[in-house]
Amino acid sequence: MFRYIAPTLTRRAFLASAAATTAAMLPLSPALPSTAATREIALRAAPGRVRLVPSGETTAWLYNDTVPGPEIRIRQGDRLRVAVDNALPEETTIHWHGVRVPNAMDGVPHLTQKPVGAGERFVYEFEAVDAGTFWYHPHQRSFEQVARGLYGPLIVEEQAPVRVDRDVTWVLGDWRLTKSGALSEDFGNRHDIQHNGRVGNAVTINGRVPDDFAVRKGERVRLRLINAANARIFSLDFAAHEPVVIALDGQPVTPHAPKKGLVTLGPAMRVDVIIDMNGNAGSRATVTDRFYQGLEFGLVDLVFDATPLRERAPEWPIALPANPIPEPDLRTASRNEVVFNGGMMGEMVAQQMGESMGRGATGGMMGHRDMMTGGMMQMVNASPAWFINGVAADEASHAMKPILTLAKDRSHVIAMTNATAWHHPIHLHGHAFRVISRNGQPTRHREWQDTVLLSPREKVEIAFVADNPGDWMFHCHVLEHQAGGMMAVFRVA
Ligand SMILES: [Cu+2]
Repeated sequence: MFRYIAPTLTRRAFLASAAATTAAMLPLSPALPSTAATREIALRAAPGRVRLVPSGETTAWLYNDTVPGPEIRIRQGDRLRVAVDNALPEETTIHWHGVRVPNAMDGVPHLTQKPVGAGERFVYEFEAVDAGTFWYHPHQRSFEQVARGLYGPLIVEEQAPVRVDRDVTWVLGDWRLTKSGALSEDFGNRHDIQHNGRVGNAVTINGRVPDDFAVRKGERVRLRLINAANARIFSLDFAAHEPVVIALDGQPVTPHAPKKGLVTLGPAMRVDVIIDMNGNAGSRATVTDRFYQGLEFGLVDLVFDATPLRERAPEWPIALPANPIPEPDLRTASRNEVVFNGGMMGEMVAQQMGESMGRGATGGMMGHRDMMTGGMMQMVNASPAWFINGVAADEASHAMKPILTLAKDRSHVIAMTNATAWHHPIHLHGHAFRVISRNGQPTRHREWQDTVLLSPREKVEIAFVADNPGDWMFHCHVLEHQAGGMMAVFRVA
């Protein structure tokens, strides 16, 4: 289905590029006032050249000439002010993924702001109410702008972080490159839209096809994983290590070992893990991505220094303090059904799901069946490709009527049914939600997330208090699915 060029390339260390990224974080002009609690950052989006693979440079779109863009690091409770200069040949915006910002700062073109035109500036400002691992990226034609390299990490530190030897961010990128190392220009093609999106052929960590990651025996690392890929899902195996998940999508979770030891991230998702490096001095351990069966590949090698840091793992506590998120009350919560349809092989799944579909979704299903009457071939040539409750949104305009109006400050359950043959990472803006059940089974950790990965045919219930007023995007974060109509709006009023 796709191939990797990454494993055949000479590998290079990415530590140097990570250091360069930090150095590239430019302060805004000193003319603007600054207080201890307000951090000011300037981001300039522009075309540029980067060395993703050792064999040469690639023309990409970059924030401050780097990919990922500069790591923005602030403290919980700080205000962040970001002046964005658009030096791209088209309009853009920035969405602060997972951050509970005021609606006007959410960066959704036409819905929450006028897009930032070429040559224009827009200033985003908001308070970092939650600590955690977040990221930023455009919401304008994101299937192309993100694929060209526009994304960066946003780290909000806890007032009292857990003790570790090193706090490390890995932004996972996925590129579709031609043989000459140029970006393949087939953004948003019909095949990608109707299948699993733009899965690339070169996986990067912090903007480089990685070589080795230097560690020491006994070292405790907090690894902040961010999946910035358009479509690739990762399932990372850390060899003989036992990663402990302490946060999902930036939100603290009861520390636990992931299922089968695999750390899984759909597009846009983040996982913070604590890893006690346990290899012997001088040894190597390969981190392997196992998500796509038969296409497993070695992502990076952990290379142990000749001198151990300590012989045994430290016994420091690892639980994170909770963020100030209101707790949903399931007894008084409204219930809402959302059904996802479409994509190749979608009709088959719709038939299989049959009567198991939620009652509230009937209208949507009828619409979908009508559309499907002409059979699969019509589907292939038709646009759009994906539906939420029977409606496909127009990605180009972001013009959408809300599919749900949620009473402000009340609790709401959204029961989501994936009636497709594909995985979908479903993202809600402006809120974090608890994932309360999967296929009718209560989840063990009732984890807070802002993006939840739905497996084919899976039913997932989420619950949250709609405390942030405005019109909020609710969409698939496989950016080609979003472009193919898989997005909607929830109104909180
Ligand atoms: Cu999707």
